[in-house]
Amino acid sequence: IQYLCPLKKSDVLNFDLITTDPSGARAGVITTAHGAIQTPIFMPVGTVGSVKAVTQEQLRQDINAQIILGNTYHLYLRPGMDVLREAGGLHKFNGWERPILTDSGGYQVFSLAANRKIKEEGVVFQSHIDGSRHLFTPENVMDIQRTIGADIIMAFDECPPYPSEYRYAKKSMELTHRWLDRCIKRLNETSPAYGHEQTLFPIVQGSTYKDLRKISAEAIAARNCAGNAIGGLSVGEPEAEMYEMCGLVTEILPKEKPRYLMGVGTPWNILENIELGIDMFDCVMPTRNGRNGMLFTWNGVINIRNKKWAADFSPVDEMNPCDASRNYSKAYLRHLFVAGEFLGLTLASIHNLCFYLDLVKAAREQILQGTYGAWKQRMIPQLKTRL
Ligand code: PRF
Repeated sequence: IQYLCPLKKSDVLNFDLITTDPSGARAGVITTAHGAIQTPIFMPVGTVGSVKAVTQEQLRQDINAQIILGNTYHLYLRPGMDVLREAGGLHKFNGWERPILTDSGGYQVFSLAANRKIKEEGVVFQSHIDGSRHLFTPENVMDIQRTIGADIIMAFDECPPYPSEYRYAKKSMELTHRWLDRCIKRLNETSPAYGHEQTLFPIVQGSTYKDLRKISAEAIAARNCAGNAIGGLSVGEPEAEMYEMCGLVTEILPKEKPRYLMGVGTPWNILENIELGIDMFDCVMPTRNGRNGMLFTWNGVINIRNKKWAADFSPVDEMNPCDASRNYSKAYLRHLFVAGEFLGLTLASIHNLCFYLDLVKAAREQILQGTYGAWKQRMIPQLKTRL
């Protein structure tokens, strides 16, 4: 280990682990400069600083999102760092006053950029917007995240594809660890741009190899950051493998710090991983699949475009605590989708996000009562039902 995270106390967020349920699921509170987050939590994805099709007011009032995500890659390309600096950071720019987390761009560079070349120094890539060439390094990605001003910022990592050969996965993990030391060093040499604290979460990698996952979890834990993340999962591997890797890593990561499983997942993935000791999740699924007409409910999954809903005038989901779910019918929402109306995208996105937030809230209540394990077992078959 070259560098410990962080050297400055002002960069640390607080995590109170309230309780651990007999099943292993945890309930806690994360405190940031922009307010508190009750865990376990789901974080809506706002790639370019906007959760697609949803207003900030709807996020606050209807969905009650406690924290949203932004992406370094997208915000760096558009609107660019000059605008974000002049705005005074993303919170001021998009009017979201609660906590924000930014992903480092590592994952997006690998999945989006047209051409990319990974070197020790960093990644050279071509923008998916105009083909222009750019270089991301651990150092400039930390500087970019300082300028965006998120409360939680992610280390620059490489997420290897699934499947990856052992040799490649090992080399990639080692590179991620070296990049982490450079991220920590850079953060310790710089200060937050807008005064409020910014906390680095390092990322465990290691593909689907148990020994690599253990090595990576130990390396990440040893850096002593205030929170930790698990990457490289939910990239096409069987679900059983994701759970196995996640369980192995959470046994090693420190209990007293929040754990974030990146890019996961379905409602049942979230419940299973909560039991494995995960506190934070993000995924494009509620918004992206919502815009395609897939709705998640406590009773199962609906494809709202299906003809069977054409004359079903019952609410989209009366169990969901938001207006979009209770005061619009399935038939009407189907009509909006079939007619290609923008309102359909908004209502489906609000419904799904509201459901995901309700899911983790219900999980938290069960954890606080110590009844999480049996509850989860009952819920999963219900959530997976195709309606
Ligand atoms: N790394 C980063 N972001 C991510 C991932 C990762 O491995 C994933 C993988 N599921 C989603 N988002 N930096």
